[in-house]
Amino acid sequence: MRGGVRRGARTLATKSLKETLAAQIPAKQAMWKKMKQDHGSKIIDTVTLDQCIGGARSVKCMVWETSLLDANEGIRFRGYTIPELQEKLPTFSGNAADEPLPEGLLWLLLTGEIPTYEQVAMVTKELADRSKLPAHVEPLIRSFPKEMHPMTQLSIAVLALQTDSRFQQAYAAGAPKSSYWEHTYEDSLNLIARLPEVAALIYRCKYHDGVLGKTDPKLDYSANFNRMLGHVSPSFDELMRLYITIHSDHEGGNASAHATHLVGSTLSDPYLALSGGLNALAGPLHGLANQEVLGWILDLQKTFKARGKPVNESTIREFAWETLNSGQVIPGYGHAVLRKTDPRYTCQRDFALKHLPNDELFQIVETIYQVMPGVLTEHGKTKNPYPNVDSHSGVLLQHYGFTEHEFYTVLFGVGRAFGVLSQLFWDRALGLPLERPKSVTPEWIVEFFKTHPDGLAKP
Ligand code: HAX
Repeated sequence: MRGGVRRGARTLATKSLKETLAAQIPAKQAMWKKMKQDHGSKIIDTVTLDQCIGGARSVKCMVWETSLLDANEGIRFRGYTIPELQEKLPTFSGNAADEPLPEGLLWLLLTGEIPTYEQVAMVTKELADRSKLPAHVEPLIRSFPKEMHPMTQLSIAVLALQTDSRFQQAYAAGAPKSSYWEHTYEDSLNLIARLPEVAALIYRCKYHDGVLGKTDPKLDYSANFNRMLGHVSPSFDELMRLYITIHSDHEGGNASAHATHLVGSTLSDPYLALSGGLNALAGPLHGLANQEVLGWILDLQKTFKARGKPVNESTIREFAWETLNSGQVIPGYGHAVLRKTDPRYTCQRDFALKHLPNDELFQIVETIYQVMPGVLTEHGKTKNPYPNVDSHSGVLLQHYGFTEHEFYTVLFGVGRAFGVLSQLFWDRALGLPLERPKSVTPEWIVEFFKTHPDGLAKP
């Protein structure tokens, strides 16, 4: 085996992740302080009434260290596009053509630096060392009714882990604000470390015999997650590495990221904050769309089998119009910010072309991709007729025998924790304040336009 996360013992005196972050914090704090001193009172955006009513689309009113979304280019994690991450982050095998390890992404999201193999191996070990669940969590998960949605189970289980919160314990003991980052680090790393077992328990109890597969200390985070879920294919391990990496972060305004940030801004600990973010992810306009997409494709197949017709461009078009005419959205298409095909879709498509080019469901997704932008453009409502991340993930999972599509958003949640908890670390390290935007009543708006019929002048 060449290189990779299993590569040899420590050869250099390498700082741990926590030591690396501790060294970065003073300079970051000074940078933000100077930014506020130099520019704090200057205007960087304005708000129209449409934006005020319309979910604050594109209003710049939050800072986010870990990623930035461009409407046409898509996401950059700490300045790197997805193809750049695939090129630069360490892989399990050491083969550059393989998918990046999420442990390396975590290092990048937290520190802004591309890690070495050795640093990634340290993170893999650190997460494994932190992975033991508090004793009450497993019996709690086992007690959930089978019909409870896996996302509800995940959110409850994350709250149950909170008995271990270092942040909450330190705060109650009177810890100073300058130490909050340290407790947030401990909680965030513990949480990320424990999510795979929590998710796997939910999966094995809800759909199988309740028995977890065995982990292997020589394997990485994603492969061990797969083992616990009951999957042993190295190709599926590659998918899990890619899946967690690309689902981790999408700047700060998306509902799961914003909810985590908002709840955390009250100094709720990372467990309470992440559970809030997961509840947002569980909505069909957000993370639940991955489950909805697969449901839509399976319905499509079933419908046209019953009608004695093949699934092709023409029948997909017909089914899309039936969905739209019944007042529903096409899941997996459209985006609040993006205006082009989501690069998270493109890299999953590339994965499919490499690993499963002849898969029947992949072929259907390909045909949908040919047809749907035209249908949605003709429909004329959506600002973005192209596919988003959720449009592709289900068929990849299905290919590896992961057929329980109600569970897909849980996998998204495991990935999303990497991004939102990395940001939460910086929220506390930088001492970002309680979030509290201003709302107005309809009466306030009416009165405002009586005295300002043309609104406020643009600066
Ligand atoms: N199918 C049908 N209509 C759509 C549509 C779609 N895929 N996408 C948008 N529209 C409609 C909207 O419902 C809206 O209609 P109304 O004016 O009647 O309210 C109109 O087009 C304008 O919407 P928009 O400005 O283009 O999009 P929004 O910012 O309001 O919404 C959504 C963005 C992602 C919620 C939207 O595109 C959607 O509902 N898509 C389908 C669900 C989906 O795939 N969600 C996952 C998004 C990615 C993500 O967060 N993943 O976690």
